Amino acid sequence: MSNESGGSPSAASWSREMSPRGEFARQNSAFRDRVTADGSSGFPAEAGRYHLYASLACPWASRAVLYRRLKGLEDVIGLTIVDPYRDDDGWAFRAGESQPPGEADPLHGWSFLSEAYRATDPEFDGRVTVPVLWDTKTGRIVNNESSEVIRMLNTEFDALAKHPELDFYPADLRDQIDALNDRIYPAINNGVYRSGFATSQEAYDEAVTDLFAALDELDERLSSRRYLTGDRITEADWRLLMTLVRFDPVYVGHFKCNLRRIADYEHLWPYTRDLYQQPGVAETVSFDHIKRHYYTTHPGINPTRIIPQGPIIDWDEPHGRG
Ligand SMILES: N[C@@H](CCC(=O)N[C@@H](CS)C(=O)NCC(=O)O)C(=O)O
Repeated sequence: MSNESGGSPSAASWSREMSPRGEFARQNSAFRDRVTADGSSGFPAEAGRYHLYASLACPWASRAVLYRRLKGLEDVIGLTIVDPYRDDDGWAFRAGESQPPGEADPLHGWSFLSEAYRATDPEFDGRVTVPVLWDTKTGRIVNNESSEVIRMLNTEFDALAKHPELDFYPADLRDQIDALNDRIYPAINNGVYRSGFATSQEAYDEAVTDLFAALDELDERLSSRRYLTGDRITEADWRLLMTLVRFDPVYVGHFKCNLRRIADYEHLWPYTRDLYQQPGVAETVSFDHIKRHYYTTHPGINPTRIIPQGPIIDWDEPHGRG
């Protein structure tokens, strides 16, 4: 199976996520409490109280890293980046070989992220995933589901944020955003994993066909509007971008998503550069972490763990979609 061998808890949970047909069915996130501006959830938004544990390689964790940057919450919510190389012990707080290096845990001196999970629930036996929004006051994980963490960062800390005016889930576009998320998550965000982790030809063919049907659909959609819902960037765009920036560097080769590159798409490719060139975005994307993670952490897919040198991509080429 893809990345886990031997006795680590996540090896067992991995096998729980593979269907008899060889399909990858992702686990649900376990910790789903909420931080709210008024504290009615029991977790009030306070400066310096919450800490984000994340990987720059992970498309889910990168959603939260991006929102923290765009909303201007760097002085409000701490951030620690794990080593992109993950072995049987799971995500680790160590420098490793990446640029920038992985980071030590500044709060507890932990070696592994699994210690945050054990501190929150000693019985936890699922996969230890990023992102994790940690509460320093109660000493536990508040939430480890990126789609919920970004909603909190989008609004709940506005009294403390440098950019409270930015709202990526505006009321008048919510129905469109939700419908786009419902289409893009299974076919594209998770679709690349369904393709890459499939252990049968049938499961792979199904996943990769869904994936490119959805990408073709979006390319058509972007032929008549700058962003997915029109002229405003929303949550749906940022969630899609996390997959698009990893697509040609990793998913085309490593996950066999190779019917087309994003660079081959007339509208999706300049759209991707348009989002990537927005202020603050590029600094949250590390292609070293991205490639190093995927190519060294899945020995079932890349036994040599060799990290390819290519592809060469000009992310700063003018996008022409203004
Ligand atoms: N639904 C979760 C998914 C998080 C997730 O699966 N993260 C991956 C990294 S891309 C992870 O931490 N995997 C750990 C493992 O597979 O052991 C979210 O969106 O936050």
